[in-house]
Amino acid sequence: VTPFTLAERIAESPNVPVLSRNWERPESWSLASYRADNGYHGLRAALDLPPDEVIEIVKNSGLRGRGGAGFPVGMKWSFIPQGDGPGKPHYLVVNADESEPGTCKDMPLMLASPHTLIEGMIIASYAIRANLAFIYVRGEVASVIARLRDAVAQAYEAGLLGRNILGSSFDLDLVVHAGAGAYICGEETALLDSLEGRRGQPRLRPPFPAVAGLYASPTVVNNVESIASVPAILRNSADWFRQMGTEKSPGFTLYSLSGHVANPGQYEAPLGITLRELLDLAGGMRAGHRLKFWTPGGSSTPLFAADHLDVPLDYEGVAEAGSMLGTKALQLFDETTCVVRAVLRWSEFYKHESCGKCTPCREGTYWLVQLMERLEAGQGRPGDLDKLLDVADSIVGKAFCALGDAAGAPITSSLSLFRDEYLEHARLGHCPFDPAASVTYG
Ligand code: L3W
Repeated sequence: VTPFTLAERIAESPNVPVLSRNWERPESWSLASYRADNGYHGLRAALDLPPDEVIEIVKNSGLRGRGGAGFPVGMKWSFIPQGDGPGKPHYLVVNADESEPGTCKDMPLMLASPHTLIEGMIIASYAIRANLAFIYVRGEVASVIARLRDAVAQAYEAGLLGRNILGSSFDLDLVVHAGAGAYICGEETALLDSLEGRRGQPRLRPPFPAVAGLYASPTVVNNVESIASVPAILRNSADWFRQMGTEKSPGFTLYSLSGHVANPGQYEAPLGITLRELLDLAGGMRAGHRLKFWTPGGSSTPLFAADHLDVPLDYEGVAEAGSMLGTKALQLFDETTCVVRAVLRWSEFYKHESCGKCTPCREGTYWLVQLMERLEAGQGRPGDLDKLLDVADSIVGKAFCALGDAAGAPITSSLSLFRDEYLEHARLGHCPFDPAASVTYG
């Protein structure tokens, strides 16, 4: 836990923002604009080093995965077998399938600065000795796909992709692949199945993708923001990165504030900042209202209440307080929101997105929605809250992949923080926030 105030932390981190610092520049997405601010200098530095040293720098930086789990990026790269010889392909796959409710950082990053991602991908591919890399993007985001494809074409034209990159004798081809819009395809092994042309469903792990990933070959799967953070580390050093954030969660990151906040958007800050400090930057909650509950990292992370305002938003701080930093998608809800209804909406999402492969998740998410619908409508029966917890318990830790755990998180956390609000629905026989909208379920 760092004792610094926001002012002190920003004074200690004069380099933030890094990822978003040029987003307001005219045509920030163009190669010319990117190059005007040290663009591709990190790649130049990387190509002058042996691949193992690049991995060592990323390891020393302490960069952790920004897709939700916080796994150390350099360590993941180091799992790729080195020296396994020609004819043994390695792959880099960027997970750009951003679908978590509330999570909205990777799309703006790719729109505003696609070359940051491409530069990071060339560095990562060089480090893990991959000659083919993929960006797997949600199919619905046509504007992002078009922006990426233009940027990739520019990079080929400039000799940054293709054969003999910058005269280094390193070759890399980069493919932008559009998914078809399924949340499960953000799970790394389902993503790989989808990329191989199959229906996206998770694979059993181990083996992890680093051992047997795309086409059963060693594959690194990293989130967009993780890879986009790499060029600055190569340009400036691991120590520079470690000056920001906390000891175990170093560096900068994008916090996405949405919901009942005065100025929603992306707020880049050192890890370890608190919601209270972020709200200072974002103009507070909308006028005349107060914070009631929030997600620290998207809907898959257990809810926090107003008394969690000072939790340091780094991997350890959030975990100690009982949740997960996840994707740092802070969805803020004020006192006008029915927590039971919000949880019902998320439950519907997980039910809809469950891939159906495993029974606990397929059946459990269905039953969560049945129970939540009736509770929200004030039609709950005695024992329903216990039943809800029982169903959640049958999913969490027992499903094939993290989607099941995610479905349980809003249920169990809202019941522990707002049990009275659930009971109030049953006592009144309707939703206390919006009785007119309540319907009766059988
Ligand atoms: C090799 C080992 N590799 C772990 C790798 C593994 C993966 C990474 C993290 O879920 C979470 C989930 C969501 N040898 C390894 C190894 N790895 N051990 O490390 O693995 P893991 O299992 O900790 O997590 P995961 O399956 O990647 C991600 C949460 O993030 N989340 C996600 C939100 C959704 C989005 C989105 O829509 N884009 O990100 C939010 O909280 O619930 O818990 O690469 O292979 N021994």
